[in-house]
Amino acid sequence: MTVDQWQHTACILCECNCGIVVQVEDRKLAKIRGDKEHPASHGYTCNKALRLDHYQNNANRLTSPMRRRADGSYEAIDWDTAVTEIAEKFRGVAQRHGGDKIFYYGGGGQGNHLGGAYSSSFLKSLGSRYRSNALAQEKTGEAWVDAHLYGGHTRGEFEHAEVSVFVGKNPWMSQSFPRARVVLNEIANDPARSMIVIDPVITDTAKLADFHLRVRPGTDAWCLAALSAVLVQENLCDETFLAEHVTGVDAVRAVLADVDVADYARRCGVDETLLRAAARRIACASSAAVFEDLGVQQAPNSTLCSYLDKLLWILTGNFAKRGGQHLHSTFAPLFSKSGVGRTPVTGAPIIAGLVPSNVVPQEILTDHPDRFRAMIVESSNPAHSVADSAAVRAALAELELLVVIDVAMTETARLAHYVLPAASQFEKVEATFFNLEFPRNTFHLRRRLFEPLDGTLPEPEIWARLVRALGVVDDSELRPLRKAAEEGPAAFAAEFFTAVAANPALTKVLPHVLYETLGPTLPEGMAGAAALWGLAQKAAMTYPDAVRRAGHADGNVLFEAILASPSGVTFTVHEYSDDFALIDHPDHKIALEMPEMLAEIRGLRAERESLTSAEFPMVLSAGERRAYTANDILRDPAWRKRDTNGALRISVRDAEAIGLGDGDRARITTAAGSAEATVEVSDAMLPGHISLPNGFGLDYTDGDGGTVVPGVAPNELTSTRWRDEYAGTPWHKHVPARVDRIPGVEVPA
Ligand SMILES: Nc1nc2c(c(=O)[nH]1)N[C@H]1C(S)=C(S)[C@@H](COP(=O)(O)OP(=O)(O)OC[C@H]3O[C@@H](n4cnc5c(=O)[nH]c(N)nc54)[C@H](O)[C@@H]3O)O[C@H]1N2
Ligand SMILES: Nc1nc2c(c(=O)[nH]1)N[C@H]1C(S)=C(S)[C@@H](COP(=O)(O)OP(=O)(O)OC[C@H]3O[C@@H](n4cnc5c(=O)[nH]c(N)nc54)[C@H](O)[C@@H]3O)O[C@H]1N2
Ligand code: SF4
Ligand SMILES: [Mo]
Repeated sequence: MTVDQWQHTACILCECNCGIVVQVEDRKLAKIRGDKEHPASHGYTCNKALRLDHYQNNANRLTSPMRRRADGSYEAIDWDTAVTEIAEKFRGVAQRHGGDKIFYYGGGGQGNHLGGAYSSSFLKSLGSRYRSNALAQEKTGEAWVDAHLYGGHTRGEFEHAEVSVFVGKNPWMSQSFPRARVVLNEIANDPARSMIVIDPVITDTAKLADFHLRVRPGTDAWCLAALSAVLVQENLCDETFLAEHVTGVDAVRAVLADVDVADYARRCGVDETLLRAAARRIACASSAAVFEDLGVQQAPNSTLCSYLDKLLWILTGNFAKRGGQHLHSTFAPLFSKSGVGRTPVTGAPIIAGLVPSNVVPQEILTDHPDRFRAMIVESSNPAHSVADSAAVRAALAELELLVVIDVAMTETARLAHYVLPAASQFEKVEATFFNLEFPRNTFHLRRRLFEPLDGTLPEPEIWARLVRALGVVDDSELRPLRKAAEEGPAAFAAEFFTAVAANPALTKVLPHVLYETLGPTLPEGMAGAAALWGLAQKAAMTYPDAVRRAGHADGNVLFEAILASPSGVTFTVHEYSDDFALIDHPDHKIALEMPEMLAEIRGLRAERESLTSAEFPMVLSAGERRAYTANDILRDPAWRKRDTNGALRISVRDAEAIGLGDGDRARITTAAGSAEATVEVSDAMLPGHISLPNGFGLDYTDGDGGTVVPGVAPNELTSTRWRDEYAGTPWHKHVPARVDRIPGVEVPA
């Protein structure tokens, strides 16, 4: 490879997956730039993409399958041994306890979902049914509300919205929609457009806002209920839209008519005049879009807040129009519409097919006969990312069998019986299913830049080997499909549908079948893309007109376009009216009345006790997104240019009261644990509110064997007990805490 050749790939550090072009030099990402040809990001990146080589090249990459010895240490073993033993042991668990005692966690991070797509073949073959991932500690409350209202996920079209509303969301730092900083600047610089931010912190986004509703932490429900109450009480709803496209409005109106706006404004700490002005601004806009994120999804009343957020754009008719809120196509749904109803031990609700992350320890640490006995973790680090790390560690240690697939020896991997080393996301064909935009939705299949690091394998190959070891598919069943694949896509499609109709058992292991038959005919290094063939067929069947409008005559053409487009493809182009067709109810109307949520709104009238106490007087937001945080993806601390210790941010008033100055060390204590952090006194913080970043407290062993653990692991301080009543999502942003000066450290004069 010549040094100065630019190759296309994507950043893997957040769900935007901005297209980038890179020059590689000796297995290094030597130069990185935004990819102007990428159909969603158009050349945009944030500061983080430039640091990606710290992911690709660092001393903590795994290079061999590892097996735990009796004394807890690990020995390197070869792949054949690992695959044979793991398949055999899972089969043993399934025989002894039933396959449904095998639990699957993860399946993809911010940049890699192809591996997870193949996992189902192995899991279903064993009879495994229960799964979860990080979405079950953030998005399941919203998914539950979405399922009821219209049966799909929505996205705001911020690029064109006259009014953009961000609720517990700081897109300047956390991004999440295409070209976030460019769009935020455009909104801020256009006097005809407005931004409303609901956040207790003066974030970089809030600084650009026209209306900053600076709620007290955890009081969003009152703020949001008051906003929708203003819409109803001041007759600001879009009655034409509601009459034509929404059912159950009267019940909602009746509840909101009773809200005491002045009282609710007082209770959330927002000036009533400002709150009313914000509601009026949404109502008079030609378009408005809303983004809610962790500030409400991981705080008290989170599912209720999700419902109230939706009211803002539904009551004002901001749907199915430019700059509004949209249901969108999906290439592969992140949320399943089916799934078992409740978890086997605690009976927690399973939403979108996902067991709440919070109940995982309780589903294991019990002598209940239906407890999970074995687990596979793929591309996730629950021992660090799920609430109450001590409980998660104890639970994982109880399992008969734990297998982790990761690129690094993570906190979770260190509890595993086997660790399987994955090729990095630049060493295999990869993609994500974060395809959430409307009217133009994109999908990006990234080609590999390097051969897999010695000793590692791409996940599709790992899963194929595991399925082969189970011996569930006979090679004779695959032969006709292999032959058809060699003849070309049309022949393959015909043979495929015949084979599946004749042999329904194949549907259980479809991704595996595609990998084994179509995979070998794909271009060098791209076998892992085989499962996309099935997804492309499905997309073309589900959205025939939108796929055709995007230039793809059918599923095969779409699949070919995906393979041939190194910067990604637009796979659907919708018309605004399609939003109605995408509503999943038979009448294609939004079903606004949710009795549980209306009862919750009524319940807001009662005074609530604060969660803080004399012992824990402050609210800790554990896991803030900052300029140099990226979940647990980057372990090498050298990737950070600033905030290298992950400072504890604290208000000026609290810092004075406790006697803390910038750079001092402080002790943070919660009911779950205690940690030390470096202090940053910040006028962005409200008194009584402190914050710690996410992605810290990961250990890193450098080339010389020295280990460092910068910052605080947030979930040493969180608890699984404080969780949403409906979705079980944790209140990471609202952890009662206390802060003490560490004795012996001088207070600056
Ligand atoms: N830089 C960076 N970007 C990321 C990530 C990353 O690790 N680093 N991770 C990605 C992932 S996985 C996700 S899910 C997203 C999350 O993206 P965000 O949800 O935007 O990120 P957070 O910083 O966790 O929380 C958002 C805001 O909630 C506010 N908040 C705290 N308490 C409350 C409250 O009671 N009410 C309200 N209204 N707000 C409150 C915080 O002040 C913060 O500004 O970011 C993605 N992008
Ligand atoms: N206290 C607190 N906890 C939180 C949050 C918070 O705000 N506060 N945020 C929550 C949220 S929103 C999220 S999304 C979760 C994220 O938490 P997790 O689900 O644990 O996901 P990541 O942190 O993204 O971890 C990704 C893992 O994938 C590995 N990896 C990277 N590339 C590959 C690959 O190609 N193959 C494989 N097999 N592995 C790979 C990395 O080494 C890492 O171990 O954290 C949650 N936890
Ligand atoms: S971290 Fe930045 S560059 Fe990377 S995908 Fe997200 S927004 Fe794009
Ligand atoms: Mo997330």
